Amino acid sequence: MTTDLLLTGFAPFAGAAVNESWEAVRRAAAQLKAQGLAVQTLELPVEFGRAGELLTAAVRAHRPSLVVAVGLAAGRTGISPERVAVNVRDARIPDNAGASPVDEPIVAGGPVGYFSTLPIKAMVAALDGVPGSVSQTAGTYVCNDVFYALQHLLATDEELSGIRGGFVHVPSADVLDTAATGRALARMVEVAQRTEVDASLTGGAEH
Ligand code: PCA
Repeated sequence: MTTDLLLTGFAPFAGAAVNESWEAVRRAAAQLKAQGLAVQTLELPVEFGRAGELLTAAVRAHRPSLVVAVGLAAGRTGISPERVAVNVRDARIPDNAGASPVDEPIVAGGPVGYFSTLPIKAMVAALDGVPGSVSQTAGTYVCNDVFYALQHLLATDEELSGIRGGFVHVPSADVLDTAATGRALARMVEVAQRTEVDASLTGGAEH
């Protein structure tokens, strides 16, 4: 059976009991399966390096047409597809294995960054009133680590050419309840699946 979608979320971290990204992925996957899509899901550990390795193995095993990795951004007020992954690890807090890399590359000698190959503007448009916007940085913690590993894999492994991928951060449940996040995520993923060329919509930011 061919897989249309691979969706990943993260395990809890920083002392929390749940990680809303995994809750949202489970809900979105159930909805997308009910709509007839072949969906695989994977919960990734919050560990530099290892999370990306597990995602890589899953991409190779399933060969989905689309990969959407999802993580929690507790401080954000909406759902945010990420524009770019950067080649750096700089941990503010230790990961779940106790690692705290500072200013280390993810891939030594790799490009500074990779753009998402998901239609991030069209995905924001699909939010349909739920708060959210394009994010210009996925941070320098494990979410960015996984995002960079994914984009590097898809950009460099010819056997995987044509697979599109990217990253979406979701807010905590106090900002948006998990059921609403799951429904919005399902809409975004569905739009990403059928949108090859992104919509040209304003989504920049100045600081
Ligand atoms: N959020 C963290 C890592 C795991 C998660 O869900 C991050 O934004 O890097």
